[in-house]
Amino acid sequence: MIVALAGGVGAARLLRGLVRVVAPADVTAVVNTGDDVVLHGLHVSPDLDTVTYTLAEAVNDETGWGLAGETWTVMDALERFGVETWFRLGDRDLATHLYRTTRLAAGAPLSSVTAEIARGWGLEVRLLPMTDDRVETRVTVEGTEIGFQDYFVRRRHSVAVERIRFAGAEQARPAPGVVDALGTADVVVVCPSNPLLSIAPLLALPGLRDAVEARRSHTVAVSPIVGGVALKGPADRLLTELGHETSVVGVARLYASLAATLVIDEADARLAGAIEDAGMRCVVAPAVMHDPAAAAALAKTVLDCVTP
Ligand code: FO1
Repeated sequence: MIVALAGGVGAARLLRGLVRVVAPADVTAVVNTGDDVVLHGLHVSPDLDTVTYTLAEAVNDETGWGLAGETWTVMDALERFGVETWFRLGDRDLATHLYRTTRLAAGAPLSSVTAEIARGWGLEVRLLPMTDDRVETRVTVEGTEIGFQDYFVRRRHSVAVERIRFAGAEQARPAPGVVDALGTADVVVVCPSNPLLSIAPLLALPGLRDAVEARRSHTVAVSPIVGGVALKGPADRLLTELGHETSVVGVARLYASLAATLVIDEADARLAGAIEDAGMRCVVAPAVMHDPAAAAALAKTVLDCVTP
C-alpha cells in the first residue's frame, strides 16, 4: 500500500500519475483540510475536492481546481445581494458542498463524507481527510491574523507572511485510519505540495509527525520547488519570508527527519550534493508534471526509490 501526504494541485497531479502505475485501491491519500472554509453556509474542502476531481478526470486543468466546463450562475445571482464572491463556487461544484454540509450537519464525520463523495465520483483511491476535527490554517500578514483563503484567494497571496498557525491542531486527532495506514505502508510519499501551508498542517496533528518519522526509510518526498521557484502558488516566497532557503536544499532541511529520499528536478541537479549534506538521499528526475504521462513517470521514479 502507498500512502501519500497531500495538499492540493501538485499532490493531485502526482496521485493521477500514481494510479497509472499501481492499482488505485492500493493508494491512500491523506489530505490537508487546513484550507477548509465555510462560505455561504457551506463547508468547502478545497484540497479534498481538488484531489477528487483530478482523480475523476473532471478537474479544470487550467486552474488545477474546480470542475472542467463549470458554469457560474449561482455566483452571479448571489452578487445581486451584494454578497462577497471573491471565492468562486461553480454551479456543479456547489453540489459537492451542499452534500458535504448536509451530511456534516447530520453528524457524519468528514472522513465518512469524504469516502461517500469519492465513491460518488467513482474513485477507488482511499481518500482520508487529515482529521475529522476542525483545524484552520491562519496567516499573519501586516500584523493581522487572517484566514487562509482570505490570504490565498482574496489577497492572491501577494502579501508577505509573518507567521502561519494551525488553529485547533493540538487538540485534533488524525482521522481514523491515518496512523495505521502510515504504519503499514510500503511507501510513504510526501507529495510536491507547499511544505509550509499544505504538508505542515498534517505534521502538526498529534502523533502524525512521529508516525511518518518512524517510516523514514520508506518515505520519499518530491520537491515542489524547481529551479528556485514554486511550480504553483507561493511556496517559494513563503520559504523566503519565513527564513528558509528558497531552493530544493531548503526543502531538504524541512524534510530530512521525515523522509530518506528527496526527488528533485533535473534543473536542480547541481544541488544534489547539498541535499545529501542535509541528510537526504537525492534522486534527480524530470519532476515537472506537464501531463498525466509525465506524472506517471515521476510516480514510478518515486516508488522505485523504495522498491527498485
Ligand atoms: N482559488 C482561487 O484562486 N479562486 C477561487 O475563487 C477559488 C475557488 C475555489 C472553489 C472551490 C475549491 O475547491 C477551490 C477553489 N480555489 C479557488 C482553489 C483553492 O482555494 C486553493 O488553490 C487551495 O486552497 C490551495 O491549495
